Amino acid sequence: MTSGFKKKSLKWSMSLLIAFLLCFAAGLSAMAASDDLVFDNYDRSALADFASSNAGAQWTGGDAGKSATLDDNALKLEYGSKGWFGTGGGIDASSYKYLKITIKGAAGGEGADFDLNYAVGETVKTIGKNFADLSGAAITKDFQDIYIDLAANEIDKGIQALHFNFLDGKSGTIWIDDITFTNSNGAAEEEPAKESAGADDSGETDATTDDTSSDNAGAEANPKTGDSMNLTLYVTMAMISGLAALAMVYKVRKANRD
Ligand SMILES: [Ca+2]
Repeated sequence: MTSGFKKKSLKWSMSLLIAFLLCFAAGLSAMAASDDLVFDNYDRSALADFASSNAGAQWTGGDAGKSATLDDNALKLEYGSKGWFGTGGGIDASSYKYLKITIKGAAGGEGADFDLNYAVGETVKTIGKNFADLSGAAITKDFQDIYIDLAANEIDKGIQALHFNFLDGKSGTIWIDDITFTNSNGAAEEEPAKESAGADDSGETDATTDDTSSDNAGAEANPKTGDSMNLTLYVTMAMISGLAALAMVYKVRKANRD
């Protein structure tokens, strides 16, 4: 029967379309996931075991003044006086705008205790600013993503290594959960969420301007995710609904056949 055939081919077209959309969504998701360049995430049990963590870094060095260890998938740097910690690898960061460092400190404010220098090949370059002045954001006792604008700080695009140089007479402890090169500074997406989450009924217009803004600009919530995470969420939702649609089509076809 022709009408039956038409129905059948329509269902087949729908299935094909949905399958195509699923493939597209999966591809998009993979692209979003690989967009950033992970320099090091310290997701391993031995500092020098780079192969297990998918990191761009391939060596570490220095004494950090006291010690450099791994602590719960983060790099823990204890510094007691002068000291340094360096890490590098054969990376190409030339297409990225920001260096994102997910960092916290034992006391907060550790960004004034060290400089962040870098190397292009074997040549170490001095930026001449302490860590806090590279971004304007202060290290706090909670992990936060701190974004360093590479161009604004005149950091060479050929950057292949980072050096944390601890200043004479300073002591403290910092943890670095992740170092990534990225093109998104995570700012645009977070603002609305922060406003609505922090707003309450009493005087929401004036009360929020003063107390937390300067130090904690990026400290609230956990801005680890950024837009690629949102994209992944949407894609996952699309894939789930696509699968549900496929299951429905299959059911209908089966019911028609029986
Ligand atoms: Ca980590």
